[in-house]
Amino acid sequence: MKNPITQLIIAVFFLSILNHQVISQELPIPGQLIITEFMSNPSAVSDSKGEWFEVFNTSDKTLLLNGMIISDNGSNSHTINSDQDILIGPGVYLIFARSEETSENGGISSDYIYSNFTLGNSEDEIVISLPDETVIDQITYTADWPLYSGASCELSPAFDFSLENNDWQHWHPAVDTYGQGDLGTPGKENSISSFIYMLDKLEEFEVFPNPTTGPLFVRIRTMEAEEVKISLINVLGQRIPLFEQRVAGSLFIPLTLDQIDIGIYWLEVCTGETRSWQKIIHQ
Ligand SMILES: [Ca+2]
Ligand SMILES: [Ca+2]
Ligand SMILES: [Ca+2]
Repeated sequence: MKNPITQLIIAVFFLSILNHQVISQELPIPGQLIITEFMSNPSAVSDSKGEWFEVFNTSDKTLLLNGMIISDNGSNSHTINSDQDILIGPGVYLIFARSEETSENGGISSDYIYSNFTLGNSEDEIVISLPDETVIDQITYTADWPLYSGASCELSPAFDFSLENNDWQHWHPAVDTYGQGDLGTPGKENSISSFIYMLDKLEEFEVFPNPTTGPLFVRIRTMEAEEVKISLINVLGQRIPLFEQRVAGSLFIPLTLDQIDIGIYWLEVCTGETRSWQKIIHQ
């Protein structure tokens, strides 16, 4: 048996090889790090503790974030600064938050805590850039975006990362609940995907705002002329018809749930033989 010193030297040798071979860390280039979700207006906790945003590594590399800058177009600016490497693995989500205390941040598990950076409730920017000011990703949200108190704003999980994410039409209010009751999917795939079962004849199926207090807008696009029926299905499986018309191409349909009881429903769109659903919260 080898003595402990020899064993230690061998261990260190193999660890250093592992380190060099397995972990190659580098700063991202544009397109590799994408803002996928932000909570600008928490309801369960104060904004000063409960704001956060999520980024996703679209690349096949582990990215090193130390030294990068989080800023807006005003005076907010924070340089990522830590004694430890702030790393994000390939296909991994990372949460930047204002507080690491789960009792005060709404119940999220954070990866990095920033300062001097706040998220306006009706408009603001999130700009992530390299120390040389190369912008890696940015969004500028305005009143056009689906911003609601107590719900994060999520990039559609069906989003094609080669496109520009700074467009409100790709964003939705979150549906899933986290921590102390606000809606969002911090650190996880965005919630809309769990509720969209899109079938081949519907090219586009968006419903907003969700949750809603009454008004509901449905945007669909069909590949060919189809008889489209839209219904709500309640938790008992009862179907409430809302709309029926022959449609071809894009259609924007305003609906109202004013006469419908408060609760959780599935919004069903029938096109010809196929059906698609999204979960709707009427509050
Ligand atoms: Ca805020
Ligand atoms: Ca700001
Ligand atoms: Ca998420």
